[in-house]
Parts: sequence; structure tokens; C-alpha cells
Amino acid sequence: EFVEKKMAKSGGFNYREADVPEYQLPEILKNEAGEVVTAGDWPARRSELMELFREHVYGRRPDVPYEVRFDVVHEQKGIWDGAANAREVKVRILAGGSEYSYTLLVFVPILEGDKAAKPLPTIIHLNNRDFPDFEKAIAEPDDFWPVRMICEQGFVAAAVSTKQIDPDAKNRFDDGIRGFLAKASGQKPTPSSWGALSSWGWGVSRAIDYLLTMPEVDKTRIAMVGHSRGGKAALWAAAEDPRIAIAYSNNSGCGGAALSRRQFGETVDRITTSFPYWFCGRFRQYANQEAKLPVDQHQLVALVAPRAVYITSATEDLWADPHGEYLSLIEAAPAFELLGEESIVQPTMPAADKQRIVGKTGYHIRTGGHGLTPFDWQQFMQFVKAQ
Ligand code: GTR
Repeated sequence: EFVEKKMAKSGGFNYREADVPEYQLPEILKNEAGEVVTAGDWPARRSELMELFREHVYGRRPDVPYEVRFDVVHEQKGIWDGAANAREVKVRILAGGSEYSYTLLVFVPILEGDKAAKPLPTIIHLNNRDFPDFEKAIAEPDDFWPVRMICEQGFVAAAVSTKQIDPDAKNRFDDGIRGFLAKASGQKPTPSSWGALSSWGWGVSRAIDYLLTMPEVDKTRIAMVGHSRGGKAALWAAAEDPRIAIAYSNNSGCGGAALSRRQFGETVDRITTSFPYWFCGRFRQYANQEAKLPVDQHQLVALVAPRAVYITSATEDLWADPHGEYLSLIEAAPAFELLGEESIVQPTMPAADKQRIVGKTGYHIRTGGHGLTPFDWQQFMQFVKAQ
């Protein structure tokens, strides 16, 4: 009934499984020369896939010298009745004689006894909604980034804002980190230059540069969380930055976890019309030509292997293609297997609100609509603890 209602006002977008076109996914374990790859060949195959995603989907990051500096601008100890220490850091990117900066918030739980001395797993959130300032993050509970709950579970909680790194809007290239670095390099963007999704991930990586200087942070257990457009960015950020040990892609849909070839809900045509600046220019040429894409999104999940990946959907978020999000995860299994890790392979999706974890991958589909909720956070933290 829900699907029928959606279809009625779908504007030509498909919400019926029966109307998914037949498709063949590009193989993960066959290289561009058509040879089957072994574990020893994986680094070369992985580089090949990275280049394809850079060239055709997310774009190439600029090759320009920069320096990164960190200023602690606010610090408050013993917040929440002594439960945590809070810090606001200004991340400063210096290039071409000028500077670009954005905010990193970090909350470190104060633990007792044995736990006090140990570095903690750390969850950095790429926040694509209203990013709270320092005072507000401390004072006001926020379901989208439940920072106190995250600390109570024993994690360092960090966050940066998409919009501060690169504006989430058409025609504002000059105002973000992409415009800043382009100016510093003196080079004009090309059809394979990075889009905003990649630049947001780069911004997270510079924040991770800082987190790695903190003794409280467990360097081997840094997780990145992103919702929707942030969830697309999280998978690509983890592909580009191997220091991200766990990637959490929440309701990410088209250009994220969902397989493009299914053309279910949001399509390449639609997303490159509404949000052309998220991707490299070249991605647009695959609008209504998905079969010609040299990659599909299961290969993006495979690029994170053997590190951990958690994907979620929501029952009413058909725009993001829940089934296509799940399929990417299971279709990535050959990469995990090749690298000696277990992952989800069951073809049927789990029941709503029931988490499935196998080895390095996890998944749940939450009842309800598009969103990142405390339930989703709880499930994800369970997964991180299992890693
Ligand atoms: C939508 C877009 C989706 C998703 C979403 C979001 O408008 O079509 O791809 O990214 O925004 O970020 O909430």
C-alpha cells in the first residue's frame, strides 16, 4: 500500500522491485584486463578501482601542498557532572599564502579505574544538518548527534560540519575548500576534479590528523558516521583514508550504498541534476546510462575491506532504495573473503529493527522514514563494540 502511494506521486521514479531493470554488476575480483585476482593482486586491483571511482564518480582530490594547524579555541573540563571533557578545535588549512578553517568538536568521556588509562574507540560524525556550536553541543540534547549518549557508551565523540568544509549548494565552489585549494594550485577544475562529497571526506581526514595526536584516541579504532549525503561521503572517505577503521553509511542511497544500476528511487540522472556539485562532472554522463558505468556501489564497499562497514536503511525511505543498499553490502562479500574476513552473505534482508552482524559488516533497516536516530546510533555502537 505504501509503495502504491509512493508510485502514485513518484514523478516517474521507480519504487517497484518488479520494475528494476535487468543488470549485470561489474566484478570486484576481475581486473580491467579481465583476469581473476588473488589476495596478492588485491592492492593493484584496489588501485584500479580507486582510479575508476575518482575518474567517473567522486573526482580526484587536488595535488597541492598544504599545511594543517590546530588551535584549541574552547575547552571545558568535567561537563555533565564530571562525565566528559569538551574541546573546540579550529582546523586551519594553509595553502598558497592564505588560510581556510572549520570547526572540530571533540568530547572525551572521563572514565574510572582500569578504563581511565586506555585509549578509546572514537566516532567522528560528518554532520550535514544544523551543526551545533560548542555551548549548544554541551547544553542541548540532540538526537541527530547524541554526543552525551556516545560518551556514556565509552567512545570519544567528534564532529565536523559538511557546510563549513564546502558549502552544500550549487554555484558556491569558490566559497569552500575546493575553491580555496583550486586557487592555491592555480589550476582550473576538470570533469574529473573532486566533488563536494569527496571534499567533505577530506575535511574529516584533516580532523582525524588532529584526533591522532590525542592520547585518549585509539588509533586503530576510528569510526566515521555519515547520514544520507554524509553517508555517501563516509564510504568514499573510508575508501580514500585507510585510517578510518569503521565506516557507517546511514540511509545513503544513490551515490552511497545503493546500486546505481537498479535505478530504484533516486537515479543518477536525478541526483546529478539536483546535486551536480556532489560528484565529479563526468558522473553526469551516466544519467540513464547506468549500464555503462565502469563501477557500481558494491565495489565502493569492497574498497573499505578488510576494514569494517555498517550500512542502514529505513523501511519508508524508498528514495534511497533499501534493497539496493543491502545488496551492495552482500555483493561486496568476495573482497572480504579474499582478504580473510567474514561478512554478510545472506541474500534475504533481516527483519525491520533487527540488527545483523557478520564479521566485518553489519546492517539494519529501521522502521520509519529517512533519518539518523538514537536507535540507529545504538545499533551502530553495538557494531563498533563487536569489532
Ligand atoms: C536528498 C537527496 C538524497 C539524500 C538526501 C539527504 O535530497 O536526493 O540523495 O542525500 O537529500 O542528504 O538527506
